[in-house]
Amino acid sequence: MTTALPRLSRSLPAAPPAAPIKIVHLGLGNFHRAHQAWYTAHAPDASAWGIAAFTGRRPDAALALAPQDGLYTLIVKGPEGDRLELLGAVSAVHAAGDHDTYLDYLRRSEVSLVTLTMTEAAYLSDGVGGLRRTPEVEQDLASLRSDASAAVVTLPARLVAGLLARRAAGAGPITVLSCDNLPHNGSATAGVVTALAAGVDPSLVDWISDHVDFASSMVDRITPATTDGDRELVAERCSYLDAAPVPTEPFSEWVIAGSFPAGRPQWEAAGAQLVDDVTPYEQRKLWLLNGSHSLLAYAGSVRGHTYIDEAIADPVCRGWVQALWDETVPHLPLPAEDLDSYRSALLERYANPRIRHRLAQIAADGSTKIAVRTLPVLRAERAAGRVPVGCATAIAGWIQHLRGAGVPVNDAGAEPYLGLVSLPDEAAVRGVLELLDSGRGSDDELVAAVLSRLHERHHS
Ligand code: CS2
Repeated sequence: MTTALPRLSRSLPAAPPAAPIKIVHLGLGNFHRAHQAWYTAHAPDASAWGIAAFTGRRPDAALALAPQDGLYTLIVKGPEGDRLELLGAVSAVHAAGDHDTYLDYLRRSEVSLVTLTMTEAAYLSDGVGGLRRTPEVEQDLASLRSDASAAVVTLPARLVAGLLARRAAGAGPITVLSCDNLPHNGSATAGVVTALAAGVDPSLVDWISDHVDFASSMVDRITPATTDGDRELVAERCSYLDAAPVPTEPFSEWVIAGSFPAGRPQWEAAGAQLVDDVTPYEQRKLWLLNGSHSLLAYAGSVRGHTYIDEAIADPVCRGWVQALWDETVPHLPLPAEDLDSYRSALLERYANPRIRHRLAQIAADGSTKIAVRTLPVLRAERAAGRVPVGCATAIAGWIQHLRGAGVPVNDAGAEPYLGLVSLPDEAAVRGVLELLDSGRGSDDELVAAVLSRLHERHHS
């Protein structure tokens, strides 16, 4: 006879107690739980720093985690086997719509940080320090003008609403720390928040500049989606059932720059690096890791692959990745040996057969990702007079993907590109390049390189 296992909760003997809430997190996905929540749980002062986490785009994490009191199992999948760890840094779990609770946290002076993993697209950044005025942004702006505690949906408006509540409560300074793969994520956050604040209440802009530290960070840990196999593994190995375990890789890196006027956990004691400027780390990671991820997500899925480990084992895809990295490294201000070892480590991480990282997951939001991962290298190479074939391959793969090859398109920003890719090849390539980067559509050498990749792939 088998004994039914209890559901994970704080009343189980193995569970750590919930720490008092001093961090509000927006974007309760697997990545947050494998990364910032892991560092927070491993800080020596973890018992003083609980996280109240709100969902981002998908409510499922709150539904699974609330009955477990925020607890979950991290499954670290090394090439040699799994290491399971029960993590308890998330003290409270809320759905994004629980706006009144969110505002209430921001009114408490002991809440010192708002951390973000909302995905690149959620920032609605225009890429040059401002905010894209989408219909949802206009709607949120109108709501906040008439009622500071009105429900809002966009990330910039959620932040502005929280800061309005904090100012009204006199709760003092706070840090907003972005943990998304956006270049200069701290100043990008400051840009969208300030632009929206100016439209709601110009006096808030000054209050923000005096009280809000927009910290930046480079985050890295490959964290795929949870599978039924992960849930079964926990049931086999632990004395409880977990509806939301998180599979992740052994590697983890977090590089942070900020002034933290209201304090922060001692993340550096858990392995995070505190620096003055994250730019070189951020560029290395965005261009080498995320850039090659996007290349594989598009061009690799068009070749019939489903997972990163499969794609990187294909010599053709591996050759494309090496070409992309060769054209990227001259633009990174880091020692050659560091970059070589970073590349070798990436190849090992990608080849880990126990991390089943779906290309479909990485392919999402291509219009935002290509602009921050591929375009900077493409521009730098063209400025140096070279034709970057790795970047051209990524763009050709993306065009194929938008045309329906490989994995399905999941990108709210794809609309204008979808019209362009239905044109004949040359017009499609020129149109896509032009929309990505004004003037680029008449760069004949680059257009020829993308076209040649596009045609090559028809025959592969
Ligand atoms: C991936 C990232 O989904 C994606 O776009 O490139 O989530 C990547 O796995 C992480 O940034 C790794 O740290």
